[in-house]
Amino acid sequence: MRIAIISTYTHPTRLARKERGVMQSSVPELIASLCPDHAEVEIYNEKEADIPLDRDWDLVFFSYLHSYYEHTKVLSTLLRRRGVKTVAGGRHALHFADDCENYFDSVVTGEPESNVPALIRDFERGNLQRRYNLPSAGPAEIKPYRYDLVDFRTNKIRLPGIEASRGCPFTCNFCVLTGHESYRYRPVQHVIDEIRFKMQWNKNYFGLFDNSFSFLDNNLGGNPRYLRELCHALIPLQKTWGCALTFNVLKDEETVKLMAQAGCRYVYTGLESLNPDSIKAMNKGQNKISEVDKTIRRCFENGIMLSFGLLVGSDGDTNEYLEKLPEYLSDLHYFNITFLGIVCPYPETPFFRQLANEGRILPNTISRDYDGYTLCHRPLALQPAEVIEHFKRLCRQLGSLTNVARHYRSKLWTSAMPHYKKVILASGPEILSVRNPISNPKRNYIAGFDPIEEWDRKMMEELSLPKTRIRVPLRLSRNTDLKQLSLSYSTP
Ligand code: B12
Ligand code: SF4
Repeated sequence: MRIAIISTYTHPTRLARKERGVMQSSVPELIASLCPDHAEVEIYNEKEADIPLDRDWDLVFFSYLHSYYEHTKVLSTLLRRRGVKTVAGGRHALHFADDCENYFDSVVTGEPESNVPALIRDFERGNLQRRYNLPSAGPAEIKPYRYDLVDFRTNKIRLPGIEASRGCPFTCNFCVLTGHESYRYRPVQHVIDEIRFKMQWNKNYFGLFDNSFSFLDNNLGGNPRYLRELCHALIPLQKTWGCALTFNVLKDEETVKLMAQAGCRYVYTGLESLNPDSIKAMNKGQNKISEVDKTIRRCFENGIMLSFGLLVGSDGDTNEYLEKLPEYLSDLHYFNITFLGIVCPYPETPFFRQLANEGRILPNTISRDYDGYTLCHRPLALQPAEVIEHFKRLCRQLGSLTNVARHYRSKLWTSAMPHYKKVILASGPEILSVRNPISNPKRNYIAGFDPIEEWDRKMMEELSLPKTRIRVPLRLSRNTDLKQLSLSYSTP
């Protein structure tokens, strides 16, 4: 049996581009670890390389985000025409399983560890089911990812990723996890065993990346006690690693020191905004703006590079705040922004419900637009065109060479911890990448005003595939069953 596992991708510019960055989806390696030994397994990541659609596969698993749905439907339909069976899984498939059933032979709505082996067994018996939703025994079931299948020559700077936890204990109103996933974590020893014995390290550039990896967790600090236990266990391994976690964890100096000692050199945190009104609108109370400066300094002084993501277009944003944002940032001497996006009402979030109830979702929004770089709603205090002007200007200002020079100048000598300088230097391209989403001058960044990728458009026409628009015919409340939403997820 020949199995392919494909993580699909479409670039924010809507041009046929790849982005061979450090962070990649690790779902293919994860699903591969659940396939039986007798299967021939191939994994593909479309963010790094094109998918060879003419290969002979019996069963293909797809992993994708909302904005890749139209594209993934095309790939699945082309394969099904050749008799290949296809499977959809992940957060979009979970919430919109009814719609997915139209384009895939089977849909997994539960955790992969319990469902993928059952699905493959049924497939081999010629008894593939339309849905799989077997309960999971929790993250202790996670198997070591099949990093031996990753081709590190395709993306020379990719870091192997590892999961210690899933979910997040916070409830930010725009986050896809809110209301759907509790925080759960693997036994520390499983994580350590996987790091120590199983990972194939990236051997490019004469070992520059040897012994480095990245935690894939949404929030590695969701349980600070667990994080500290993990750090103690990591110290003897002498690896260098990065992770994402929430700002509140970094306020505790002891924890920051312990993380640094355990090899942490990079932390990404969603700062989202320096505007208290926006932070309030996002229900992101764990970000205390007044403590930002001290916390940033603490991280850099201990040898951890702290990088931030910012969002524009939230309900607290005004022209004045967005105009002054670069000034506010330079008051924070050590700031480092590596991601700038437009706040996105992913359909399964409280933010979407609120906007839908208030009639503020832009009328022609389709799945492709839910990418974090397209305005899909009307903000309270700004016109859509104003948001886009600010977004483009901030991308240019923050993703500039001047900003990289400032970053190097202010931080290169802040700490003498091993590998610290290497990480600071390597983050230059990440800062410049803030500009990448705006490198197509034809893009409007407002939902309904940008066509989808040309190849997808042509193929959808040829295969008679509809774009998917989410209709919102009823008032949604906190308790509204999402199945009602999926019923209205339909052809324009
Ligand atoms: C690597 C990464 C990326 C990569 C690759 C994207 C990808 N295809 O996953 C890149 C850089 C492209 C990316 C971009 C963005 N990302 Co991102 N990213 C991640 C990150 C850190 C890790 C993804 C990963 O490999 N996780 C490990 C795997 C094992 O977990 P998983 O992907 O959640 O999948 C689980 C299930 O969904 C399921 N599953 C998934 N696919 C399949 C398929 C099958 C067949 C089955 C059975 C099961 C299954 O199995 C997994 C275990 O339960 C996650 C955080 C996270 N922990 O997930 C955010 C995350 C996915 N990103 C997010 C966001 C917001 C973004 C951005 C908007 C910008 C940003 N803030 O980084 C953009 C644009 C996204 C878009 N176009 O919609 C959000 C959600 C986005 C969404 N649409 O749902 C997440 C959840 C982070 C967060 N908490 O906000 N991201
Ligand atoms: S802290 Fe991050 S992962 Fe957790 S709910 Fe908020 S945005 Fe989502």
